[in-house]
Amino acid sequence: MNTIKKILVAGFEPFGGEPVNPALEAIKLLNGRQIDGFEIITRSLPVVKGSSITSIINYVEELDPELVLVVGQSLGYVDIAVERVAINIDDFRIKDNEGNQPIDEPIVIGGPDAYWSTLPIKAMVGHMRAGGIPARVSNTAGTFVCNHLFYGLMHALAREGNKRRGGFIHIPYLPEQAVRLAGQPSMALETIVRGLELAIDAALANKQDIKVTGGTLC
Ligand code: PCA
Repeated sequence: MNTIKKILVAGFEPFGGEPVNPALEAIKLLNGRQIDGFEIITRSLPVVKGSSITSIINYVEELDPELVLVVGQSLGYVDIAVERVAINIDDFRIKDNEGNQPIDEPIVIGGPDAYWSTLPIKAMVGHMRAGGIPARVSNTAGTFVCNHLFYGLMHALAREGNKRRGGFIHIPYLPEQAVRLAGQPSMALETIVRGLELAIDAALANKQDIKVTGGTLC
């Protein structure tokens, strides 16, 4: 019997007219890798209200992972952003991949206003930086499908009693995307993949987060 413990790393499909999503490209390179005795299993997510959440819940049931990390792209980001919080609101500035555009609707009616990531976000940022990868804590995952999925994931994990940890990371565009968009930052795929490995490493090594600031002034 194969008893190796699993980490589920999910990434979003392309959206908004982009031919690729760096999240999907990065996670493809992580599939099957072993880190600290855990095996990384990757899955893709639709950029769609509702079905993105159904997909992640199905993957968690299928794989029974110890830890769940979801990755999405973010235009304009210069570094790898470990998300602190998911909020209970959909306010889509653009349509998702099935044409949905909810405005100011709760993700879960009657659900808590927000869920914190249950990953050690400061330790993950610190470990990436120590490994030479630009990273920071982000205090908002936006109000589009990434926040929607992040909230849905944390709600599902909370309903299981938080027996497994979960969180979300936003990554910059790839150079091949930025080259079409004057003035937008990007990060090489191998840098992103290394950053995700270090982030996972730190998440496994730190059951509790470290006490350093990840805050911002407004
Ligand atoms: N980024 C979008 C949705 C999918 C993705 O990769 C977001 O930040 O909401």
